Amino acid sequence: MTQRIVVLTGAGISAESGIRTFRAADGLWEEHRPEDVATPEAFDADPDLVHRFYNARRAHLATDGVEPNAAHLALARLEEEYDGDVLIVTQNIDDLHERAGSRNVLHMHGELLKMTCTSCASVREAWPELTVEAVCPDCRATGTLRPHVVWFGEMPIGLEEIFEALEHCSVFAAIGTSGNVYPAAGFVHVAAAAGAHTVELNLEPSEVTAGFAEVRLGPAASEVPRWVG
Ligand code: BJW
Repeated sequence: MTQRIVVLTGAGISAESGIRTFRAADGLWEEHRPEDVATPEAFDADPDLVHRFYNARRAHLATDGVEPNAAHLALARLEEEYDGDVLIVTQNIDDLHERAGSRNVLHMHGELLKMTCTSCASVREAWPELTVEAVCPDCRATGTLRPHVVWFGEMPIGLEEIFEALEHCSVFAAIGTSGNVYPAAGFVHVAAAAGAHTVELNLEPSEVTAGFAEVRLGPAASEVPRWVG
């Protein structure tokens, strides 16, 4: 079934749950340049560093304080109300949409709680600590497990389904994303060309704010429940 409402979420929706965004002054990239941790080349050059970066984020996600906030919960209510007509496309690798009760979630940049094998391509629930010495439980290769995430230069997940939904949606909302990273930053133009109403909900105008018909500025945990109603 084609979804009528497409919601794109980014790091800003999880900020009030205690997960740092990427590009804020205290963001993740302040400590780690993207090219050091979020490219296949970085993983080839220093897999230990990349594993430590993602192991730490996995551990943080499991800490008590990190819970879905009012914005995640409001989107789960939206899905309940418009049964089958809402697709959440998230760039986030956390599981807060699922924990809030959303069912139709597409993780276009992968999932922190999964690992994949570069040798046999199996995808499984990740162990808390991935290391270069780890052995793939499926093909028994050593040193081939990596976080199931999409790095720069890699193909995002589910693009065919996403573009199909964008081309047929009547509402497109982007929440908590800076509009720096493509192809997600271009989704608003696809939805607008399809005749959808487009709305941006963000703390500050994004790089692509001019493409939206409506812009609502403020913290997601307040703005998203207000928008969902
Ligand atoms: C709040 C808030 C609150 C804060 N409430 N709001 C030139 C050179 C090289 C490459 C390229 C190039 N031009 C384009 C490319 C391609 C490249 C790209 O976009 N590069 C740019 C840097 C230019 N893209 C890719 O390589 C992608 N693949 C690709 O293009 O494949 C080929 C293709 C061809 C044709 C069609 C389709 C595809 C892959 C991109 C992978 C991105 N991966 C990462 C890491 C994932 C794993 C991980 O989490 O570690 O994904 S990078 C990082 O950025 C992460 C995020 O999902 C992504 C987006 O960040 P996001 O979510 O927007 O976060 P922030 O921090 O930037 O913004 C937060 C926002 O929230 C801010 O606006 C705040 O104001 C706001 N906010 N608090 C509401 N409380």
